[in-house]
Amino acid sequence: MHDVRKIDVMESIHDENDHIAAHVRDYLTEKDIFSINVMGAPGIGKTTVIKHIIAELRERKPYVIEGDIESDIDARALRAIGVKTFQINTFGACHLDAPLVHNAIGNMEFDEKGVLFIENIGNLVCPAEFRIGEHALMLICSVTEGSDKPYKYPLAFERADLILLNKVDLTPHLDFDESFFMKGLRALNKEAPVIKLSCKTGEGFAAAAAWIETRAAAPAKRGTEPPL
Ligand SMILES: Nc1nc2c(ncn2[C@@H]2O[C@H](COP(=O)(O)OP(=O)(O)OP(=O)(O)O)[C@@H](O)[C@H]2O)c(=O)[nH]1
Ligand SMILES: [Mg+2]
Repeated sequence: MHDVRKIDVMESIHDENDHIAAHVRDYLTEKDIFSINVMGAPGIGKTTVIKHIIAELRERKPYVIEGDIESDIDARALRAIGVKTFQINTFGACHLDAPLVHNAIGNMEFDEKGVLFIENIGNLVCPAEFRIGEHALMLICSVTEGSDKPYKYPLAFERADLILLNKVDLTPHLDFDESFFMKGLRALNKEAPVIKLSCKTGEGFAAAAAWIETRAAAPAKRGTEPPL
């Protein structure tokens, strides 16, 4: 009996969240803002990757929402390079949700067509369970975290539209098994492109930015997402 009641509550939380997420996405679509939920473990390189992709954007203005449990370190780093950035602090919660993002975009001014990067809390588990108004989910992995992550954290890999494998400059120093990683990943997600990146050499960023700008220019691909 207790189990049944718990499931009902979770369903209603997700329904409410998805409803607000759809509203956020529609609002951003209307403003010609392509929104990206940036997900990945702590320290995987989310902020550094966002900065490098921004440098490669040709047609769209960058906007960022920074999600952190505490601090505005990443937001300050982005503002220092001239990027409009809004900080969300969750003070304990391990993921962003649609109401938080809804509140953030209400405080932002979108004066040109653009790309909105929403850096989620560093975590591979909870963020994958909540839509936040994104048009695309960009999952960042790294050779430093080991090649078994698709097997252990399937939902994030299943849901991703673009998967970035970061820190490949460090591969010679590690035992990352790329074919094992790709096998696990492709068992979950046959479609998402996988792009190798290095923030040290710049490898892969032109391709990542091109994918984003191409997808942003194809509104048909921004349709309603299936339920989780
Ligand atoms: N060698 C190497 N280091 C990298 C690369 N990308 C990021 N780093 C380093 O990894 C560390 C963490 O990078 P961040 O961009 O702060 O990572 P994050 O995922 O935003 O971290 P949180 O917001 O705290 O979850 C920094 O010291 C970066 O310089 C890379 O491609 N190669
Ligand atoms: Mg960060």
